[in-house]
Amino acid sequence: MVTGSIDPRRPTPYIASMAKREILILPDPKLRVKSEPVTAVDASVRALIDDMLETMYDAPGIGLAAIQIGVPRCVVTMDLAKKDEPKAPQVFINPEVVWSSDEKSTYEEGCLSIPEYYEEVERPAAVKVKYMDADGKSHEIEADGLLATCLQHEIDHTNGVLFIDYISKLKRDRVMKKFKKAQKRGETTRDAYKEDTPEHRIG
Ligand code: K1U
Ligand code: ZN
Repeated sequence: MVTGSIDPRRPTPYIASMAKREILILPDPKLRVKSEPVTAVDASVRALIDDMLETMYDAPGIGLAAIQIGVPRCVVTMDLAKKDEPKAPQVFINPEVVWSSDEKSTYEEGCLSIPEYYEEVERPAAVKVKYMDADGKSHEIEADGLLATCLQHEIDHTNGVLFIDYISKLKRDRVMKKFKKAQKRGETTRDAYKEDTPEHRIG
């Protein structure tokens, strides 16, 4: 006999388990796809957020956009807590820059989809971003410092833009050449970049 009823809003534990996903690596063409806005924060979006956080912490990274795991939806996760601080996960759904400062700042950026490559990028020093949280509530924040840099980097991902688009053509061509060569060797996962080999050096 079956008693009680199933609450459709409650995740069934065996379905709701988090999963680490593979992060797409340059030159995967999906990284150039523009993501679709989220219309409702439903169970599929919550499961996506869980997987993104797991993947971001495992990498490790300070941010991740859904398209980096092959999902073209405007969802971003972030955690800017320092090593000795407790975890501080942040979720930005449909994030959009609504104002940016004329003042610029430069930060040496990295990208989980472009392993072991770091370059200085100049961006607006401060931005106002509107977004929805994981409960579907709308917010607007003003950010500067690393938060401003990271938000702009991740919002760029949702529009198919990568930080190498802001560096010189000469440097970008070198990076593209290196990653295309690596792809030909079958190195299509981040694990392939864990070892520093001469093939992975850019120059
Ligand atoms: O979007 C991404 O690819 C994640 C990226 C975010 C980012 C880093 C730096 C400037 C702007 C945006 C990363 O997380 S790269 C890895 C990284 O920065 C890091 C990893 C471990 C500890 C501290 C930083
Ligand atoms: Zn990135």
